[in-house]
Amino acid sequence: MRASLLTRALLVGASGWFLVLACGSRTGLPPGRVISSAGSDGLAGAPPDPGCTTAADCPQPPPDRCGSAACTDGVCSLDVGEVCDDGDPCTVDACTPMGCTFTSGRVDADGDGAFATGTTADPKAALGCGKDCDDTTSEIFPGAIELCDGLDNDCNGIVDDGTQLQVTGMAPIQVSPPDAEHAEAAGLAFDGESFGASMTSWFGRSQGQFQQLTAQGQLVGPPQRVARVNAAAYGGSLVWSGERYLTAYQDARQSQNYEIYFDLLNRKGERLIPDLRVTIADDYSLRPSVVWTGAEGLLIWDDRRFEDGGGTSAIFGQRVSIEGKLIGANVQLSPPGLEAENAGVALSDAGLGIAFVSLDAAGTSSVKFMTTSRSLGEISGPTAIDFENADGPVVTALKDEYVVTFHQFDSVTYGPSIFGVVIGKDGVMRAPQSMTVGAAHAQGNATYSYGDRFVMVWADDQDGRYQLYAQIFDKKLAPMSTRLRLTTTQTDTHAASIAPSADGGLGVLYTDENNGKPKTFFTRLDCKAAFELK
Ligand SMILES: [Ca+2]
Ligand SMILES: [Ca+2]
Ligand SMILES: [Ca+2]
Ligand SMILES: [Ca+2]
Repeated sequence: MRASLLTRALLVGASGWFLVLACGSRTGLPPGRVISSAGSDGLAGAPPDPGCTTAADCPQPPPDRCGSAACTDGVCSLDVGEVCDDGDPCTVDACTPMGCTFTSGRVDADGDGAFATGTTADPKAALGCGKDCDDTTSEIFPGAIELCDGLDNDCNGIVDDGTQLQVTGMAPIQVSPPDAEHAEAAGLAFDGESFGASMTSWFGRSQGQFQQLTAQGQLVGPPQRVARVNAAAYGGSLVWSGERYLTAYQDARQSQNYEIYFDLLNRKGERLIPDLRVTIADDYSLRPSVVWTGAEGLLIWDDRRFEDGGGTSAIFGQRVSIEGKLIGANVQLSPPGLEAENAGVALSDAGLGIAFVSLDAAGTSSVKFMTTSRSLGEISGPTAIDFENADGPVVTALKDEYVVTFHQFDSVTYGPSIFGVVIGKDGVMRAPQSMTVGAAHAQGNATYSYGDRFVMVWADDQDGRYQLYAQIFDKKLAPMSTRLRLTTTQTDTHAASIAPSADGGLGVLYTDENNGKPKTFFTRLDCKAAFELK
């Protein structure tokens, strides 16, 4: 009895091993045991084993065919059957013992009554099965009321359409510490719940600081010093990745030679990594901007590394991972030999648009525009904007188009207006045009894109002093709203950074000159939905 059981076990074992070769199926028996019984030369000497014991051991028909496998006398056979496909991408095609079945694959996971565009297999697939452009939230479906929330509630492809920004009447909130000798605004971003503000504050010497603010602008906790170095440091550009802030700035810790550094910060502004040094260059590297692609950070800055050798300043870029590691090396983006500085940058569907100031031998400035891919390769341009003494460029991406907004500066005084130029998706630059009216001098601007339109905040002197104004413009630079006045101060206000909050309002961080003792302030515009305006 013992011997017979052992023999049977060996036979089944050998049979299982044979099936592994014949049918690609697994028996669950340890192969080592079988090999030892059959010898190292495989099948040699093994009895002629059956190919299968049940149909489950056999190759099965593909998922879209309604056939069946069979095991007859140890031999597999397969009837692949008919193809189960009703040609409707929104049904689930299956084979049952009764034949092909086609059941609806439509899904309304968020329960808002609108089906997802895809099916249960991939709700986001663009199959036209339903019209819910976001089946993960019941705030978004065709016919939903458009709310002030930075979302396209009614699925018409336009964020917050029909909404308006309005002045609040709030008193501006001082963000810079009272004990700072002076302070200048550097960057503003929103983390989903609160704002992060970046500024340069002077305490004998400059340091970069971060301050958390509520959506309404109330200070949360103390300011955080970013670079903790025994040297001059500056507040930097700031973006929120969805989980953490990315910031980049210059400081002089390297023997008074300004270099670019990168940091990751939490919501409170506490550093998550040791400062990452981005440049190792002769002479200064300055004014970095940070862009978040959704996957990594891109830094764009002015670099003077060639100036000691008689060369020109240049625009450089660097990719950085969300873990705070450099990806590749510094990349020179502006052409060799071209004087290039003070870059503005924005990310479009197509890639990165970069505008920078170029000075000719006579010191006359012009603005040039170029594009590059997210990997900082495939550089196109630069193309000069045909405008004398153009300066201070800011880039806004409108899906696959760009707008460059800038002021005019002849090294003594500012021009009368903020100007803009559209670069179409064909890459062709349209004629520059004046966007603001009524002032003798206008300077500096900041923009935020809603995809089909953008809001611009700038400073001009139409009320005597430089004050901040906001207005919304369409893709052709035509005004879509009245001009809103943001500041009412006895001294100049300027240098705005802007970011929208979750309620569709617009946070504005700026510098108030405060009679020669500049301070950093916050104010905001509220958003009103169309139904609230009626
Ligand atoms: Ca739905
Ligand atoms: Ca939905
Ligand atoms: Ca919409
Ligand atoms: Ca909305």
